[in-house]
Amino acid sequence: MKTFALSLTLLLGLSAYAGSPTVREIHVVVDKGAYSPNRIDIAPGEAVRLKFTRREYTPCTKEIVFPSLGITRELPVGKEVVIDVPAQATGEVPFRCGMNMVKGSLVVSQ
Ligand SMILES: [Cu+2]
Repeated sequence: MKTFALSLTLLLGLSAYAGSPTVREIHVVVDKGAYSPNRIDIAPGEAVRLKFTRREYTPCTKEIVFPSLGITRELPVGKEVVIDVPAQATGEVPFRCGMNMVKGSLVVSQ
């Protein structure tokens, strides 16, 4: 019975998953004055969920900015911060630290 309940939970979970558009999750680590990865390739029309984890204490990277998306977020050390990036047309979506020193970008191409 326990197994049945578990299977049912899995089945319902899977169908719920299938019913919603898939969003790729990408983990980005902020350490040693850099984003890793600092280049993220995505397809046109693909929405992604970025999960940033800052592992360094230097104040340089405490803020992250996506200028073209109008997004600015604090990155507390050791705490995952989720930034959802809606589907983009071909091009580049840059991101950087609050001082414009540490840089990365989403590269949107076929
Ligand atoms: Cu900085």
